[in-house]
Amino acid sequence: MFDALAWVVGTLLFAAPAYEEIQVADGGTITGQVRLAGPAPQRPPLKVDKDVALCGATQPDLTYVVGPDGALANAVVAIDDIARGKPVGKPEAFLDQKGCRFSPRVLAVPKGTRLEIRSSDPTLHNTHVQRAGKTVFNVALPLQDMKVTKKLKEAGVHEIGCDVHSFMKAWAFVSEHPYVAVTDEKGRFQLGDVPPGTYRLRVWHEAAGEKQVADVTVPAGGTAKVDFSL
Ligand SMILES: [Cu+2]
Repeated sequence: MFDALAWVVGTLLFAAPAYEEIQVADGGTITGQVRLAGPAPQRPPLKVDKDVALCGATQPDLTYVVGPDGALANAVVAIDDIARGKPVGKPEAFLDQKGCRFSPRVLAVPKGTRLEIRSSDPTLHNTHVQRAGKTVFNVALPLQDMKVTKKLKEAGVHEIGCDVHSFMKAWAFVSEHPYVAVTDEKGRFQLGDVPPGTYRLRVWHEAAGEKQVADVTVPAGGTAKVDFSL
């Protein structure tokens, strides 16, 4: 019975091919822009009910950061399924808490990333990271300039909040591989060193969700352009 169960679990674990690191020869680049179709949602400011002297009476709602022509910042673009590609290396990322906001709002990083969490504020912040509704870790940063490093071990969308300030919000999109990027204030993204081939791209946004996929063919040493409109 237990042997059978172990076999089933083992089969499931090995069913998903692990990402294989190779030296990419003649890699190509995928670039593009993510836009929001239609007007940017107007969201009222978030009311601050704690540490008003530091945080202000309100904080802007940064769910949608939209620039000219609908350029959508903080969207994540990732290759959906890539079996082999550039080495992951030793990825690091940083998440600050400054002015009662997480910065950056959205991280797009590969599995295994060491995340340094900092607090630039002279107040208690409590970084609470959840994945699929379950706590991954929960760290208190009671002192200004405090740092804590945690590893993001599993792929998936991680929701980040502060237990002290309910209006504080951030996200970490953790991928199985290093082909993941977050859009800048012009809605632009870039994925480099992609082995030539055809891939499916997926775009994710914290509120718009995973609305779109696109197939793209990356030429050897060249650039493929893909735009998304959510
Ligand atoms: Cu806080």
